[in-house]
Amino acid sequence: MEPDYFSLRMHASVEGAHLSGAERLLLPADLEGAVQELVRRALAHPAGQADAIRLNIDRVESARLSRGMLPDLRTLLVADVVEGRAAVHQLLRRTGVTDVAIKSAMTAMAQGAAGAGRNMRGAMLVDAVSGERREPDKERGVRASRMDLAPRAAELLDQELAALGLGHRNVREALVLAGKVSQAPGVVAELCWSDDPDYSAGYVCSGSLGYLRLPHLKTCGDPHGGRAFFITPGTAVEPLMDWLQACPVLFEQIGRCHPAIPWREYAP
Ligand code: WAQ
Ligand code: MG
Repeated sequence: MEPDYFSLRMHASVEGAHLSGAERLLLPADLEGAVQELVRRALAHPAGQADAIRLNIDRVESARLSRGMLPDLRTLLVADVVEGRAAVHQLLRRTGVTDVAIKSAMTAMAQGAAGAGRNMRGAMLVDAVSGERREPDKERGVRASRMDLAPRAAELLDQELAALGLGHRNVREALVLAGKVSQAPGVVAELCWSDDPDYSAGYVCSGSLGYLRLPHLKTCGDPHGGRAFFITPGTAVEPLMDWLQACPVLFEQIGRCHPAIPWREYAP
């Protein structure tokens, strides 16, 4: 019988503002090393050093794990932020998200969606038609957690990503998060770009598009980033938040990892 897993969640902050977070699902033997890695990360973040680091460790029975497959990944090359954000717009429209919803999410993310120029710790829930923000806590947002790669799938994915020159851990972690979010009941699509000032890439992900990376969704040095989960109008928010936070998803299979192509040549 497979042993139980542990959910490990880390959240680091500076003067109460979100700095860095991470979530893993691990076998007991891998827990200690992962804790060390996440503490180190919180202390060496490019945006500053954490003054508070919270770790939560909870056992997850292996029988409760839902086992899934990651989305396919592709990089769409764009020249700059202007082209990147225009591409995002077109891609999200294909998933049924309206112009007004896309604009409201992107404006919030570009300014710091928690208000007062601050980044959220979690994601916005954005009505895919009206653009209205539905998350109850507009400063914190909704965090997806309890998702990870099974050890064998992690090895395979690392090989594939390294071969494409995508060895940065942000790619792997974002792909896993997006894989869980795109399976969530009521989620139409996701938009993300990093809050790390020196990481300009972001992505759009949906069940139909897969995970589409765009190398420039913000300019280097810009500290603002965030996530928007676009949801079908009428989606009950509480059960969705519960599912995103609490339902454990372990990816045992990876999707296809395609080489980069120019955005203009993308024809799904
Ligand atoms: N659940 C919901 N929202 C989250 C979570 C989570 N578990 N973790 C982070 N966020 C939100 C939060 O608002 C952060 O400020 C924002 O997302 C960005 O988080 O293919 O590095 O960890 O090259 O900075 C995407 C591109 C990188 C990867 C994303 O996000 C690629 C990244 P970060
Ligand atoms: Mg970050």
